[in-house]
Amino acid sequence: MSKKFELPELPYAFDALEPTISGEIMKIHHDMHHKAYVTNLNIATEKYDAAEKNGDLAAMASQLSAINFNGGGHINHSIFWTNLAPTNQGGGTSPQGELADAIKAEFGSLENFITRFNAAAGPIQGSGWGWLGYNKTTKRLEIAVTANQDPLIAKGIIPLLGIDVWEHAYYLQYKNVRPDYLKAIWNVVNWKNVAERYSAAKAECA
Ligand code: MN3
Repeated sequence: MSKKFELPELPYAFDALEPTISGEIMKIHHDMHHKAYVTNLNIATEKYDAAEKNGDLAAMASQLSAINFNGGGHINHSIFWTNLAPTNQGGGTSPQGELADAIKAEFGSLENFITRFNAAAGPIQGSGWGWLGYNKTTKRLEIAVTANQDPLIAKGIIPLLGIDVWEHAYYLQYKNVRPDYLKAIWNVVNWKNVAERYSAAKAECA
């Protein structure tokens, strides 16, 4: 039996990212959306385990889509919460150290990076995520997008910073204006967390 997956606690209060992201959005996003991914992931993995025990390949295969969707949702949101921080806990500052150097080398400047990131994530059709990742093959930073809840690692890119552009992430506050949400989100990006992920990714691929 595989272990049960659990909803991680937010590392700050629901309203701690205001005014950039409202407490109402954060509470619904975490307590309802992320929780549902975890619940449905556990249901799907249980069914998968039971099917595997019976050697029922067709039943195993029928769970893979649910595991990818809900498992991806669990992975992505677990990263997202830690990628953000209230301004009094370092949110919205600039990247430091080797991450700052790498962003400058790859994109010219932080401003250029943000412009290019928002230009990639803004037009995603339907639901998905914008990412800054570390490409395991090229060993360079890369901007990427994924659809639905697909995990970035499936593309061979280690996620460093993920921005949820599903409407549930911003609609109650920004309505249909995703570009405004993408413009504001940088006020609460936790660059310290992104830098830690960058160092770990480099070490993993060294
Ligand atoms: Mn979401």
